[in-house]
Amino acid sequence: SADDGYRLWLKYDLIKNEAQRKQYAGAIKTIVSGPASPIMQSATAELQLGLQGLLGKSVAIQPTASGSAGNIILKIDPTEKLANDEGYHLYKKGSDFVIAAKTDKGVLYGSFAFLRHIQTGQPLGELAETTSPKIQLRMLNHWDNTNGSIERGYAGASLWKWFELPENLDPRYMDYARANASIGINSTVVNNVNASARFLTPEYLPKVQALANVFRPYGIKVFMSINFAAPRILGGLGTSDPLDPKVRQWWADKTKEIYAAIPDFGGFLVKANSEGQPGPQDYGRNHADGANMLAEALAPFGGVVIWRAFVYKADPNGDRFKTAYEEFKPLDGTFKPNAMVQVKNGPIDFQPREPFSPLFGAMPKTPLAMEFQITQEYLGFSTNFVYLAPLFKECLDSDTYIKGKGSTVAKVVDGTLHRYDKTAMAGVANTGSDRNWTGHTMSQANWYAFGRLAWDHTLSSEAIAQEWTKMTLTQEPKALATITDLLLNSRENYVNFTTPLGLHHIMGESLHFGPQPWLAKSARPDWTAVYYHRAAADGIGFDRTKTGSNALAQYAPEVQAQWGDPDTCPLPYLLWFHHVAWDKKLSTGRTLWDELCHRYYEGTQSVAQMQKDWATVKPEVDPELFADVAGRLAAQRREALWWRDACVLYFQEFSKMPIPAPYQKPE
Ligand code: GCW
Repeated sequence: SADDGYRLWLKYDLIKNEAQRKQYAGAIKTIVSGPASPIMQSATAELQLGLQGLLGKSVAIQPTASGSAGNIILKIDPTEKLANDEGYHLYKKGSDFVIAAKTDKGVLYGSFAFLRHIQTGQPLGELAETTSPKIQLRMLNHWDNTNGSIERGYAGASLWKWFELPENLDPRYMDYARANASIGINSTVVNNVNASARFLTPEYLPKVQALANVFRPYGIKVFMSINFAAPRILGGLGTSDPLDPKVRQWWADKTKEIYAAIPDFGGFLVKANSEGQPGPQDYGRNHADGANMLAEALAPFGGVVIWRAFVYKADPNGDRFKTAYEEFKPLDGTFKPNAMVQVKNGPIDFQPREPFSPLFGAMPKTPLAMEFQITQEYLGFSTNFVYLAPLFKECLDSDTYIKGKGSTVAKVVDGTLHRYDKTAMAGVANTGSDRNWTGHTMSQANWYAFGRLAWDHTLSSEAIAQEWTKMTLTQEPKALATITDLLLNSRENYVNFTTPLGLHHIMGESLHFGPQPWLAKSARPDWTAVYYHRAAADGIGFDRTKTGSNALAQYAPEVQAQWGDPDTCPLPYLLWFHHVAWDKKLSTGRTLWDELCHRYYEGTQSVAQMQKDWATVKPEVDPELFADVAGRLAAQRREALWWRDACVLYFQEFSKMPIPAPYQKPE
């Protein structure tokens, strides 16, 4: 069957293995609906839809069990032993199957998990799963604009058809909600952090309200990004000073107006005093002054303000790496209880590889939210096959050592390390109006992996890759193994042919696509490439030790020890922290120059290997989908060559060393 990718991992195609299908079909007779609510309704409808497709049999929804076998019993039980309200407990009871949770939301997640159990071909006799999300707010951040464009979106236009809203509700909004609910995502920020104030007007609020109404039965709360200067722009106040009583009143009134339309509104996301956006510093105030004003407006309604820490200054002699820590750490303890600070995974900006941001662990009194980027701004847009779970995991599993060994970033973000009472993980969405949602089909795996990791960061990249592949592409063992390997290696391959050994921010200006290591002049020094790689006759890399910017001092002593010595610093982070001589011998036995070339060439070669491996799965995946991924891999191969040649030839101007012999023969 031709597959346009629209159904994502919720395909619910008839199970091919007939014996297996008959086994499931024989064991399942009815769905017992439990107490009525819109969320319960979503759960039963999804079960019915899924089972119809998978088993080819219509399963009735009934208020009570008929007989004592084959009932799927949906049960809200506040006494279930679960860590929180959103968890679920799947088990067998005699010949019935129970989906139990403390709340209807838990039952909804449990219903998707029950379907996943069948979708991934597991025996029903082994149904036993108890899990609760480790993070409270599992959110997507859409960078969508009023005109339907998306900042850094590579899968078409915005999903939100603002001009048709609120009257016309594209059925796709519901499918979006289903997809998110199926992986536990429970909140969404519908508009860009570079926020138009227009979203707060009576023109746009009903549109956002209409979306919220569609998402609510799937347990998804809506948040909005706000423009900090809205009181001046919309309210005609002449100022947006957060300490001005008129400004505070304006936000209190506006917030009340929002909650009148959306009673379960989640709150505000704010980009302030960052890349030209307005903010409290425009009035000599600090980030906490700004956040606390909004927190106060939201508090009566139970909303939260999420204030982003993505800030930096255009200082040619400074180190952009250090700015967020310098601006935010001193404010720890001054934020209101319903304020959070959202920190990008790394200190610069969503590069293919970054060390974890030193803010994680540095603000014990302020709940820090993780911000990952699912959209591939710096990872090849939608021509490149890059599975991001390993990138997310690398950050989450990093040890901050703030409270001794084992103080991982994950434990900061899930609140266990500092006992945060609020926790959040955000992913900048990669969705758009393309029929398959994400442009590159394989990028669907990144949306999926983000949701699964926000639920449980202890899941492995491999387990998630297998789950997704089984649900989305194939269960044939050999193809499954091949695709899982392709997914797992794809990010390292990408790093190798673009920014190996800790190089960063050497991509094309403003577009952020392709190589431009020679970029030396831009509107700001810290937007150039030479600011970061510092290639010169004596070597390459940014010295962030004591002899350089000393950004390393923002980490715990154990981390400083791990990264501070160029002889022992792990190679993936080497040029993040050290300026290294071209002829320095590395642990691989090669000189720095040879190693750099080795990685650019092998990285590029690995894309050719990806093409070969993908070719072997052809008989097992949908022909249209196969061809689309094959075509994108061919484009990726061309782009890898471009990166390799641009970077190697540019850096060679400084190293003045020959390309190692194995790589001198023409391709
Ligand atoms: O990565 C950079 C992007 C900007 C983005 C900014 C941010 C929304 O290039 O497009 O703006 O980060 O995260 O605020």
